[in-house]
Amino acid sequence: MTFDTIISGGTLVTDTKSFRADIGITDGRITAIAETLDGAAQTIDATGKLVMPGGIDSHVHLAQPSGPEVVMADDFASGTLAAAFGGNTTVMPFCLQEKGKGLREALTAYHALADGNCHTDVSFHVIVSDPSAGVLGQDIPALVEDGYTSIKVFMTYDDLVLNDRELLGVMDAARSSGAFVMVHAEGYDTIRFLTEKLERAGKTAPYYHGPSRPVAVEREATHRAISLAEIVEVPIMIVHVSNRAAIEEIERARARGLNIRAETCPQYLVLTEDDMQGDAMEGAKFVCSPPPRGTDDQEACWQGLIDGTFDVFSSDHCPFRYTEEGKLTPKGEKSFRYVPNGIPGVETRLPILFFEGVTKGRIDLNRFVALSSTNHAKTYGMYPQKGALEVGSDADIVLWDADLTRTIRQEYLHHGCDYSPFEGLEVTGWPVLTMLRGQVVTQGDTLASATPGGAYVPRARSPHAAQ
Ligand code: DUC
Ligand code: ZN
Ligand code: ZN
Repeated sequence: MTFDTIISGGTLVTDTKSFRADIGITDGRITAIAETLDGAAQTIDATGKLVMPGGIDSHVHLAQPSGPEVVMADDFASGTLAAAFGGNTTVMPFCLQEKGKGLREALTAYHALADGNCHTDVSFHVIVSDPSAGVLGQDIPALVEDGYTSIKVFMTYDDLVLNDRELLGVMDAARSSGAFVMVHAEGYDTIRFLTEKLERAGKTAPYYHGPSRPVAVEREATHRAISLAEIVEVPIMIVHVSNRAAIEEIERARARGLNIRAETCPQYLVLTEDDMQGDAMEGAKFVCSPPPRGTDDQEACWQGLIDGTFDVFSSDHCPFRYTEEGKLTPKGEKSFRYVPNGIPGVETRLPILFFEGVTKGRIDLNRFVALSSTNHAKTYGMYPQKGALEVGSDADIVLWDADLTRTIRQEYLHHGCDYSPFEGLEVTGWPVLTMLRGQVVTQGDTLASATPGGAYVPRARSPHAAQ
């Protein structure tokens, strides 16, 4: 036999072209692409289907410590299972540094949770919460050498916020070591001020999460992050951008020649601040940060996806159950400020982008592949091993039925969460087979291999990082 597997009869779609071809796979890699191939132990008929690089979700949270009373709803097994059913073959979760500890300790603990338990490949970003001299001077350069080439920093949250001096320190260490910095851009002091004011006025329901972090909070922090990056002369990625004003900051920076990258997420396309209304605590199901905005901001996010302002479209999957160990944490009844921030979405990211983007005619198939897979691989140093249909690339492939209509329902999702914020959304276009390095992981609603076959992916430096 020439190949282990042939995928035959499908339409291949990459970030730049669409064409009819068969794919031959040997030892987990793509070894041939031609109009017709034969000679394989197994042939997968993809007639009538789109054949695309497996989705890469470069922004997910799995098994992340979330405070003493709150538990994240997904561990690596359930989160990557949901990812695979959603058409993804690689996810990038965040490894959180505990204050007072080093980055190596955090990575050792996180690997212990992930290794052997994943249904997709994984690669970690490291959250720097305590930028000590050792972290900046030793840990970050050493980790970049070992393939951990991206860092996330926060401009808000009691346990995570870095002040401007600290942000500059991390950015400078990234500049000299070649790490790529992702920034959560919301201002700590402005959120605290508004939160306290809302609480004094008795405005404590989940709905007030939105007013506690309005657009100006995100816009100001985006501008400040860009200014700090400009001072240090280092490219950065602004993650989970939610609104027009922040997008304009990014566009202005780029027009000045700065290398500022950007990400948005499904919640900023199909949810709004009104979703946080709801009876009693129902609004908590939509509490995430930055919060969903209004329809004009949705339009601006679409424009950014269309015109290239956004490099990547990620889920920001950050799941908490609608129970007392999650969204209904008893303190959350007292104030929105205690409601855990984040919503699930790793399984629904691609169907939402496909339906709202491709089916509705906002973006073409090639842009879909760029936003859902290829640009993630390029941005974070995995291309062309990942995110490509090329001879030599990993055979990470999703077969897509562009005509299959499904309604998003919690009952058939595979995540560990007990609800979906996208419940009831009818979409056309759904992944029907996910293959990881040549092995079928999911087919329709069936898990093809119960043994988690995911591996850790060490990465090269981002092409955007200071070289
Ligand atoms: N930031 C994230 O990236 N995810 C969830 C919550 C948050 O603040
Ligand atoms: Zn964030
Ligand atoms: Zn996140």
